[in-house]
Amino acid sequence: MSTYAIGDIQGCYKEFRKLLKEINFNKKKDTLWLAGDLVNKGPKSYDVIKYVMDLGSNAITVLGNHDFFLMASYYKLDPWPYKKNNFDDILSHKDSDQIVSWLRKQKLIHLDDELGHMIVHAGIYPKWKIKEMLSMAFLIEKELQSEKCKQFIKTLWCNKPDSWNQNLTKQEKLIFATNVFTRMRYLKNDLSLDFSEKLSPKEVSTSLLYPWYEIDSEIYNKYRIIIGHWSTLDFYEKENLISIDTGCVWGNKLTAIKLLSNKKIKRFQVKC
Ligand SMILES: [Mn+2]
Repeated sequence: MSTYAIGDIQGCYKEFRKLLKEINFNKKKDTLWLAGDLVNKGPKSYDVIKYVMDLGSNAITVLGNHDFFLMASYYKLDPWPYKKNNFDDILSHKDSDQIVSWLRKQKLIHLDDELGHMIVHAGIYPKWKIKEMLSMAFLIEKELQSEKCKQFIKTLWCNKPDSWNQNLTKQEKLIFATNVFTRMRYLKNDLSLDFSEKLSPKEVSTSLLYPWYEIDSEIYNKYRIIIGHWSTLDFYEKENLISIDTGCVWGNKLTAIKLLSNKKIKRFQVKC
């Protein structure tokens, strides 16, 4: 009855199965939290997603930007015509409808009050109260499950609004929150979202950008936040954060952490 979290798999099926073996994952008893970006770039997106789907309620997936990209491509929205995807194995498969309807039922955040951990693909907006974070995740999940899903996904491919305030329209709040949960890395001085910098804070020379997790938040009092998405951070741990995208698809490592009590963890990795 253990709970593990695994970082971005991105179609690296072989490494994913190797890691499950390494942690001795018991499909019937253990629970797997997946940090999102199950698909794209790696060779076997279909195999990864099918395996996770077959785990049923023993796997909890939070959606990443590449998972949204897959849904947008399925709906032929072509949000980034200049970006080549590598998930045609899903799009051309007879199960593609079933896979996208499964993706539409996944979450943006997952929390466990007892363990004191939560997982999200990219991050949380530090100025949100817990209640705001929960309600934004809920509203996005509701849009995905509704008949308006395609229209909702169509609105997402933009960087505005990049600032949060209570006067935003519902649609603007949904766009902002989806970008926070699935794409954010840095905030600017005025706490607006930056979308261009992907390097780690060690490699970034400007002092005008702050990693979002360096900004105080009441959310950290309750949860230690597990994220994927930021492979240049590599494995990175601090009091309020554990970053577990260790760049498997770039030939580095795939990481799992076992969630223990008192916000402690144990780390497992396989080479990719
Ligand atoms: Mn990502």
